[in-house]
Amino acid sequence: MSRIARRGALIVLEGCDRSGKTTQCRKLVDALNTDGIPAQLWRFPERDTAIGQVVSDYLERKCELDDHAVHLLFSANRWELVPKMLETLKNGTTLVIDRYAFSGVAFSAAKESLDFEWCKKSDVGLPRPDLILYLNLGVEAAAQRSEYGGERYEQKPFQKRVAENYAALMDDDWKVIDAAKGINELHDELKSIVKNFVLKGDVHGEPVGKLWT
Ligand code: FDM
Repeated sequence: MSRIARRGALIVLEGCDRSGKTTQCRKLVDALNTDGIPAQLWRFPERDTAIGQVVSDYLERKCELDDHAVHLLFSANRWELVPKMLETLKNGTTLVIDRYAFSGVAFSAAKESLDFEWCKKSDVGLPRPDLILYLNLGVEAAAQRSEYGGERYEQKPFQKRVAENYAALMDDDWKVIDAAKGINELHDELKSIVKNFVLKGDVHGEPVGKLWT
C-alpha cells in the first residue's frame, strides 16, 4: 500500500537586528519537537561552511570584500545548502530558518553601491518559504534592547534602511508580528501560528515552490 509522503514545512523568520529572531527560532524548534513535530533550526549565514567562513570574517571585519562579491557569497551560502534543505524537507522535517534571502536583499540593498533588483537576482529560484514571519521592532526600540556589537551593519542609520527594504519586499503572505513584547508572550504567539500552519497540513502534498519566479 502506498502512502503519500508528508514533507516538512519551510518556515523563515526575518527582522532587523535585536528583534529576537534567534531566541524565538530556538524556542519554536524546541516547542515543535516537544509536541512531536520533527523540526530543525537553521540559520543564514551558515558560518560553518567554507563560504560561510569568508562571510563570517567579513562580518567580523577581519577582511574587506567588494559589496557585489560579498552579496553573491551570502547567496552562494544559501545555494550550497539547497540539496540538504530539500532532502530534509522531503524526509518530513520542518525547517525553521533564522534569516534567508530577504535578509540578503534588505541588507545588501541598504548599501549605496547595490541596486535592489540586482540584489534579488542571485536568489531567484531558491526554495520558496511556505511561511514567512517578520518580527517587527522599531530601530530605536531595537537599539535600546542592548548596544549594537562590533559587527558590520550594526548601526542605526543602516538598520533604518534595512527596515525600509524589508517593507519593500513584503507581500500579503508575510505575517508581521509585533516583536516589542516579552520573550514568552512572543513565543506563545509564534508557536500558535506555526503549529496551526504545520498541523493544517497544506504543504504536505505540495512541492516546494521557487522563490521570486
Ligand atoms: N546578512 C545576512 C546579510 O547581509 N546578507 C544575508 O544574506 C544574510 C543572511 O549578516 F547583519 C547580514 C544580516 C546580519 C548579519 O547576523 C548576520 P546574524 O546575527 O548572524 O543573523
